[in-house]
Amino acid sequence: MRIIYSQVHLNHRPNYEVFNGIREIHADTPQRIENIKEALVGKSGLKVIEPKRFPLSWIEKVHSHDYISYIARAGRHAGGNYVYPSVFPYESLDILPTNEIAKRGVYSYDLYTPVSASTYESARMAVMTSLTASSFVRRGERVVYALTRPPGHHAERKRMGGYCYFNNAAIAANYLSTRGRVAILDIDFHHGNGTQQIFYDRSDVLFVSIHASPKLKFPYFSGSEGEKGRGQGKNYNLNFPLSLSVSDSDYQRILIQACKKISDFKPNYLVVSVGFDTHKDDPVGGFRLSTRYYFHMAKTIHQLNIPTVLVQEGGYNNSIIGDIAVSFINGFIC
Ligand code: SP5
Ligand code: ZN
Repeated sequence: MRIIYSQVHLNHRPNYEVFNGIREIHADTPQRIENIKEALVGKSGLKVIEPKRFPLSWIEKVHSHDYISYIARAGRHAGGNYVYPSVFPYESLDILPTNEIAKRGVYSYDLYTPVSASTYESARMAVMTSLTASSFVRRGERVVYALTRPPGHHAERKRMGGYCYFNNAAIAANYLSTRGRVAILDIDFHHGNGTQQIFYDRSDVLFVSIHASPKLKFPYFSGSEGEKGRGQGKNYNLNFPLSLSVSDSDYQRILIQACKKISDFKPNYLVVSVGFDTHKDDPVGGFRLSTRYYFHMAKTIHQLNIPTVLVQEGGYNNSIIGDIAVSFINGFIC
């Protein structure tokens, strides 16, 4: 299996997020992806390669031009600082024109997703990573793993949030949709609100998400069962909101239901938003899943027998994230 990875993500190092009015160390650390890569590199059957370049128009088909250029421009103004909405420090007013600060509220919906000079380049490279993986799958590879960071599934068409700027999985799915029907399975702990929004009106891309109920966890405003799609897209959006007590066997039951819906759709391609924050020891998310269960989770997805792009989303326990990734990837190669 090919693993697509670029070290450009290392330059994106958000320092803080604000939770309940408290400043905390940001959970999306560069170490997350470094640990996954280190755990997988050198294993037989795996090959790590660099992303290729694709036209920026692939990003513009999913995100508005204003939004994309805002991330680039606000980052340039911010320089080495990480700029937040609402909590923007007065001392920085001289480096960021007031109109840009005002727009920060338009383009962001939380206090978790700061922008600095490195953010645009890292987010763009994450998109190139998911597109490169998709291009291999389009040319006939069975499964490719895009080691994307920053993550993407919370990024809406015009708003960043939940550590996400560009929606890597949605851009990959839209790219593949020019060649056939695409299903997206989102198994991150959090609802993929951005991906849902982007495809809400479409019947050629099915979105299926298993996640903690938005009544309990981020993003709070999206991910309930009643959200089924709109217009042409009606019944092509499917949410499985769960309580926090979900065990391996509970999850497996739901996953089988989700996979049944996907195989009924008869997709040509599958994009999986992969989150390891469903693990019992995750500091941000956390159902009650064990490391060894990820092998069975992956096998179940593999057995759908659909050409598959795996796109990395969350997973925040750096001391076990490598082991989880090994367990998961083994489900596709063993
Ligand atoms: C891609 C992804 O998984 N984004 C998740 C964003 C959710 N952020 C919620 C933040 C919760 C506050 N942090 C708690 C850290 C515990 N010390
Ligand atoms: Zn998550």
